[in-house]
Amino acid sequence: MGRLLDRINSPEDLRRLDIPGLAQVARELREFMIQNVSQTGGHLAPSLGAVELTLALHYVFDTPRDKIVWDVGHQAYAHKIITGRRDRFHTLRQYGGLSGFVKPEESEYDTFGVGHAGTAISAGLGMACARDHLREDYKVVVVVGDGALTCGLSFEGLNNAGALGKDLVVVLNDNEMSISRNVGALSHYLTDIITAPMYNRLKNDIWELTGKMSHLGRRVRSIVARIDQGLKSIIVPGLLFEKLGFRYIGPVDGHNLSRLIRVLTEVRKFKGPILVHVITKKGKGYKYAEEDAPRFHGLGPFDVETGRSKKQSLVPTYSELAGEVVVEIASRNPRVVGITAAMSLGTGLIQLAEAFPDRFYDVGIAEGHAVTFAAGLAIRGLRPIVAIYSTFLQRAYDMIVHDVALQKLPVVFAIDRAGVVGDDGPTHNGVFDLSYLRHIPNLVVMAPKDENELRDMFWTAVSYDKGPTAIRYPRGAAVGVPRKPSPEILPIGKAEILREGQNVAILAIGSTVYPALEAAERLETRGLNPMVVNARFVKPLDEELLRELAGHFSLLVTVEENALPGGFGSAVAEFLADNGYRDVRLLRLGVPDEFLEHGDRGLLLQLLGLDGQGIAAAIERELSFHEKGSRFDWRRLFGLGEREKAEQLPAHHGK
Ligand SMILES: Cc1ncc(C[n+]2csc(CCOP(=O)(O)OP(=O)(O)O)c2C)c(N)n1
Repeated sequence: MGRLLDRINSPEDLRRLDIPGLAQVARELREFMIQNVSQTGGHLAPSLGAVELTLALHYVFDTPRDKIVWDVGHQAYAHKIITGRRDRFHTLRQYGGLSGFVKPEESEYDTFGVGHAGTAISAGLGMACARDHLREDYKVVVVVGDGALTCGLSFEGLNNAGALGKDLVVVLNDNEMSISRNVGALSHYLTDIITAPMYNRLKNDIWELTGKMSHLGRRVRSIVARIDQGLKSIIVPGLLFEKLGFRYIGPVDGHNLSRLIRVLTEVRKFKGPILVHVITKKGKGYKYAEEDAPRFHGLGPFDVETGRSKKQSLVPTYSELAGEVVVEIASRNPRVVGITAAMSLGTGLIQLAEAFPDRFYDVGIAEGHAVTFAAGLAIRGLRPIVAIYSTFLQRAYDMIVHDVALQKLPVVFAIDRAGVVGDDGPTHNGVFDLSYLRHIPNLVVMAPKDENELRDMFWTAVSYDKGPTAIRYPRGAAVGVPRKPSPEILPIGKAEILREGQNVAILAIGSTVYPALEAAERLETRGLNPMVVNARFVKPLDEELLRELAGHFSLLVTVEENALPGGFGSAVAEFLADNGYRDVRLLRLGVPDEFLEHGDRGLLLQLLGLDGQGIAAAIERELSFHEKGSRFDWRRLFGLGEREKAEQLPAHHGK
């Protein structure tokens, strides 16, 4: 007999099964996910933990008419597989393949696009209100993890939902884990509920007993209901959700299919806001994922038998190096503290947590709070380093402006995963930070070209006391250059000339510096001799150097792993326009004004033309375009014997 899973092409097929049949599908789903994700990489542990919950939700609710709204969407692999995407599941996170998150363009079962945490309650409440406005009839079921519940946004949603009183089911998928162990008072509160089942058992027993007392039952039940409130406040610590206007149901074993189905069937009949507290185990059903849920939260391809990752780079990642230098600085400067918003592993700040546990703060998935918290630390004399991914720091824009920059507080922003992240796709690309930081007064914005400069920049940032600083660096392995023995404090706002040249100057920032050097070498073989500048700073710009370049070069080329609107190239364009350099041509290379699809980071950079070959080709195209337009003949300028006529280089900068 073949797999039962192969016959599940939509939730309709599930609804024909009995509980043993569903349990078999759950087993097959796990096996299928493990095999596939071992090839593609992905968010395995969250999805393994949500298998029974997913089956029960689609079994009980009438999807796609009823709307399941996933938070983050990284736990939804089972959802994808049973909603008609099984045959394409092997393309997960690959260019042109299935997204790693929930995405409405992919399926009618994907009700809301996600990737960032904490959005589901607000979005689900919006849907519930739209339903009522339009007099439609369906259920909205939000699935939110205990980690995502630490987001302020989740609480804003709960607060509003409780007051509006709409029909809304919030399923709290509580595995006591964020990526690492969940943190904060709320997680203690949830643990208390799980570990204090006495109240729930007591309540159920009384309820059943009074239900059996036919004639007196009703009156006794209403008295019990009143006592219940008092009892609860004694035995249940809090009553948080009920006080917020939700009916609280739980805790329910999230791996017990028949129990889940029974509870959800009841819940489906209820009106008003309901919170169902479901307890699951992250990584459920795969030994290695259960044992090491943080690593299996999201990982690259791995060996199923051993659980070991397949790709092991010899060059450390920027995140690991950042963690290393933060510890190095913290060991010399007792005022330095580190802050992460639930990403201690991803940002490398785990190293600080291990070396100086009392100088490390994991504030939960609360990026805005992390920044204002850092402002508070800084204003009272500490030197906080806030390590947050570029995409998640978008959440904290106002806090950077209002709480940090306006007050010139010396907070260091360590902006990880800046640029194209690749497999996680458009929700996770960090291509906007140069644009959303560059216009903030008092902020210094820099990007290192390699591991040595990363270290220099952290030291530079901590030594700078006039205001905040931001260092942005990409995902993945650093360049692999030999390490310098000691760091150097860089002059603020000074670029570095890496290669001298004539007529064309390439100004690159951060991760694009080495590709720019490669482009220059390629162009040399074509008879060109471009200058290459490592800009280092996007704010302040090296205006002195720009003036010289604008006076000597006919073509300036900027290269950045950031959106073109508002980025580094825009800064140079503004400088040229504002200073009357009307004759200097500027070619801006970067990420176009559109959301990028998911896929391998290297492939995407190549498609964007941000690798050495692409940069060289763009410069050649630009020059030949102008040649055809007969405004500029680079062959005449750079070609046979004419080179010596070209202008001399400006003086050295940066060092
Ligand atoms: C705003 C934001 N910050 C950080 C992240 C990174 N992130 C993805 S999942 C996750 C943990 C979520 O925990 P939980 O909601 O409990 O789901 P679980 O993975 O435990 O199933 C984090 C921190 C994110 N997606 N969005």
